[in-house]
Amino acid sequence: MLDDFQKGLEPATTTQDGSALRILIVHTRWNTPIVQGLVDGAKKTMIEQHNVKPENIVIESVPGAYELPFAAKKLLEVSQIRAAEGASDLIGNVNLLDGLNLNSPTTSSTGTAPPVSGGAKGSRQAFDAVICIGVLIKGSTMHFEYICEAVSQGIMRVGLDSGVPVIFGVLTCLNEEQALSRAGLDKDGRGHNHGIDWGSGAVEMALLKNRTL
Ligand code: DLZ
Repeated sequence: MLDDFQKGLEPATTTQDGSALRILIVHTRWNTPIVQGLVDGAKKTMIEQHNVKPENIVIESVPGAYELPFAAKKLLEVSQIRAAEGASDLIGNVNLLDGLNLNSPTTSSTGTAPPVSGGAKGSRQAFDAVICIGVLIKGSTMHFEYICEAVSQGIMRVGLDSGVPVIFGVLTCLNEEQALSRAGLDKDGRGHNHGIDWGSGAVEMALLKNRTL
């Protein structure tokens, strides 16, 4: 039994088809190269393994990890209002600072998300899941502990209060090497990009949210 033990996320046993899902990624601009690797991993996995349409992945950024819960809550609320109105994009001109330049048409560099496909007025669908992505690295003060606690509690609260799953894509690392390894960016190549797991997790949880009795 232990011979088969594999650390990390075991794939779901059923097909996780994300072709009808809309996913929001909110990421930080602290520790940008590592964050970018994680965002790329989540996005690539959703598209290539779960058939999420690239145009249905919206990416926004915030300054640091502490801001992630607020942004997730705000953008979810806006997307729900705009979806109910049948708006052509889910977050409109909400001016949450620029996303990373990930060379992707789905990245919103102006705060304006791309249009999403959908039915007639009133029949569009808001985001099915959110992935909050950031990297916290411990310094010499207690700051790290306070932010880790606040962010993890905040992200959980947004998910439970909104009824939309919010994935905790925040690395809480003791040093930069740990963070690089968990983004699959370590020099010896033995690390694992956790963004991959967060992408799969978002699809699985979004499908669970949408499950009917
Ligand atoms: C201030 C701060 C520090 C010291 N370290 C990080 C970090 O490692 N990762 C991160 O995402 N953000 C950090 N921040 C910024 C805070 O998250 C937050 O943006 C500020 O305290 C302003 O609310």
